[in-house]
Amino acid sequence: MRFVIPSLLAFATSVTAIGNTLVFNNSTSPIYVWSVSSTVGPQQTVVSGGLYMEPLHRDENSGGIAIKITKKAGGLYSGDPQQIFAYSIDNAQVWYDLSTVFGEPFAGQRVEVTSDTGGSIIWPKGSNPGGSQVKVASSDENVWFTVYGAPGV
Ligand SMILES: *[C@@H]1O[C@H](CO)[C@@H](O)[C@H](O)[C@H]1NC(C)=O
Ligand SMILES: CC(=O)N[C@H]1CO[C@H](CO)[C@@H](O)[C@@H]1O
Repeated sequence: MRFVIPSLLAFATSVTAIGNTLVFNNSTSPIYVWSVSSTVGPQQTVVSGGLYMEPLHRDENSGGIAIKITKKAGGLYSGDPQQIFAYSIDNAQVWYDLSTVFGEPFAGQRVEVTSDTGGSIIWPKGSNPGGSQVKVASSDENVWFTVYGAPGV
């Protein structure tokens, strides 16, 4: 067993290498995050400088995952503006996009979705700048959503 286990682990790692999705709060106020698929995950409070992370995954029923973010606690249930960072794994790739509903919670603040080598989505002032907001990366990469405290380029 001593010799078998490391090789099994190496095999499993090479087959299932998968990135994470991370929500980084680089603003000065807390943000509230829910991971929504066919079910709604618990509210995650991400303080200034804090991080929420989940492995990139698929949902058997909804397929894609929507990370919904508000500035107010409970905002998902009270009709507050939501930032939606959605992603969907397609074999070796992960597609992601950025949108809002009920208004733009981070109007006046830079928001972005980035990965190591995939496309970047940048909203310098927290408003949809127009054009395609759908990008793709290899699904073994980490995909980051970041909100800043101020506008940026
Ligand atoms: C956080 O935001 C500040 C500016 O507000 C910037 O200088 C810094 O690089 C950002 N940190 C990260 C990790 O993006
Ligand atoms: C512009 C802004 O609000 N930046 C803040 C981002 O978060 C860091 C860490 O908490 C703060 O130090 C910055 O002031």
